[in-house]
Amino acid sequence: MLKSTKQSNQVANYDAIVIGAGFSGLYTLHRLREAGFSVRVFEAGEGVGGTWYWNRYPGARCDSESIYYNYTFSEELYKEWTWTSRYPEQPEILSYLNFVATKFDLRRDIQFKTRVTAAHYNEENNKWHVYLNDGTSVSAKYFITGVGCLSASNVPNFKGINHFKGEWYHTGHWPHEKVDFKGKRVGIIGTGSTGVQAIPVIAQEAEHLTVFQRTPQYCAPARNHPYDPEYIRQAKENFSEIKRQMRESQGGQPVIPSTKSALEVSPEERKRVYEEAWEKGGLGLFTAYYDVTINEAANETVAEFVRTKIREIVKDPKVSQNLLPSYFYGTKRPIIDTNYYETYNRENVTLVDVKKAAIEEITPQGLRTTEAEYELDTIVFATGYDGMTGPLLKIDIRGKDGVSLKEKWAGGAQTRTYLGIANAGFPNMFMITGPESPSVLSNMPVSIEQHVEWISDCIEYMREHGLETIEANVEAEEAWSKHCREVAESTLFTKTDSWYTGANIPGKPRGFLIYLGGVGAYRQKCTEIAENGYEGFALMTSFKTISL
Ligand code: N01
Repeated sequence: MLKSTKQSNQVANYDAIVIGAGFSGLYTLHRLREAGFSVRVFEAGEGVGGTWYWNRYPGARCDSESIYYNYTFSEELYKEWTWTSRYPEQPEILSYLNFVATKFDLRRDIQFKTRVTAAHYNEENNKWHVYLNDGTSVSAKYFITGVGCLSASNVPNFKGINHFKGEWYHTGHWPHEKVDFKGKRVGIIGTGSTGVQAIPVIAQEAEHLTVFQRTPQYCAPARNHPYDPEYIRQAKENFSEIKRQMRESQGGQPVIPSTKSALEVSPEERKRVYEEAWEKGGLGLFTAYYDVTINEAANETVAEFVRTKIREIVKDPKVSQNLLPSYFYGTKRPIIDTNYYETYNRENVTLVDVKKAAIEEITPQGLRTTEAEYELDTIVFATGYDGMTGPLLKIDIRGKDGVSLKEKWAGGAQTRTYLGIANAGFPNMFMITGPESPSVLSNMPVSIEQHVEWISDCIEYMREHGLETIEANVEAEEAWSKHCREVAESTLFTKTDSWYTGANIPGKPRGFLIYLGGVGAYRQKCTEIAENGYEGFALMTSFKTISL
């Protein structure tokens, strides 16, 4: 159990404590340290990287283009690093983050192999007391979470899992050494972004791969390719413009949004546009027309286009039938793949529909559905995450009056935050890409940088104005949450059960916790709030409270 502050050997006090040494934590450390604050980062892994430290599964790569999936706070850094291909692989992203850590000498303020178990706000001394898994604790005025949105793995509670005689892995906690699939009968559960990346790679090595699919997915080819040095040179030369466009965009990439409806063009023209996007590879189908994710009929045009492609690619009609998705295109993460559908033409791959015949149990020898038993040497769980709130709720975070974040967010069937950055009742705590910010429906580094800069500017403002606490007002929080829900409900996203809505975790309160107004509009809103003296927050000096 937790030690009280008095009992623990409290040795250190900082201006800010940060959890996580991924994209968020690294930049927070750099930015706050440059501004003259003392900062300590705690990281469970043995190295930097966050998501890219843990997700070492075969085929892991990012679906944002490399030249946009990086920091832009330093032009020098942007110009020093050179990506090798269109979609970066996990080892390359991890190398990039290590390069950043070295360049800015970040490791000296990061304590690795240390998990934060609890963080409690103490109203008497206006400090966050942060408890670590080694039994020690530290304190700070500011408590900042950079825990990511997808770091709490979901391993479904299948009966018998502990009796399985083979090896099993969750993709989010992949071993550092290579997992050998040669000559093995492998089963993989899950066909989200992760499963779709891993399946073609594992299939090439395993003796046999059985894919246990609950929901078929819409995928489009990534068409990954090595970068042309001239393309990279131009990107570096146009750094400022690329940065501006990313920051002002909808999704954090320099994509000019379509102003056309999928329904205002002829079927031939639409097909031409979709074919072009398919050939180019990437997420072009998602952005081809502005109403794909808001209008059911427009959505169906893309959905049917992808289904036609699946029927063309997959040779066995029974298998291709089982691969046809039926939910609204794009309302689960649109996936880009390399040979995903093609993999089902391999002799050594079997598709099992676990919606028709549910998984009953993991047996010592493999897995049993309601219809059949499958003998397996290895099981890969590509079953996703308790997203958005999961990583935060794994930590016992308590604000004023000892109220926990868990209690606060469980109160209604909805999580409420102010801007996805702050919580009423939790003074001086900031979340990077927290629930109700654009986060996972944007290019993450862009959203992360925006939050880090907003938070560090805010902390500097506090210092300049001699302020002790900043806390979101309940009314501002309510209004922001309401706005978030209204935007989401005007789309098709809320009509699909997905991890975005919390539907993948049994018993989790449902709620769409991602702000869909776009990163440009969101940035502007956050900036205005700061410029108006942190509107919607209560700011307190040691002498008085100023409510704005
Ligand atoms: O997880 P998911 P993920 N029995 O939740 C199935 C990011 N990401 O790790 O759809 C049987 O999407 C589940 O089925 P269903 C990206 O944001 C990015 O793949 O719930 N099956 C689904 O098929 C992404 O969205 C990149 O019916 C079960 C799968 O497991 C997010 O991470 C790469 C089950 C889980 O899919 C999460 O992706 C990878 C059960 N009990 C990830 N429980 C890139 O940048 C779950 N499933 C490319």
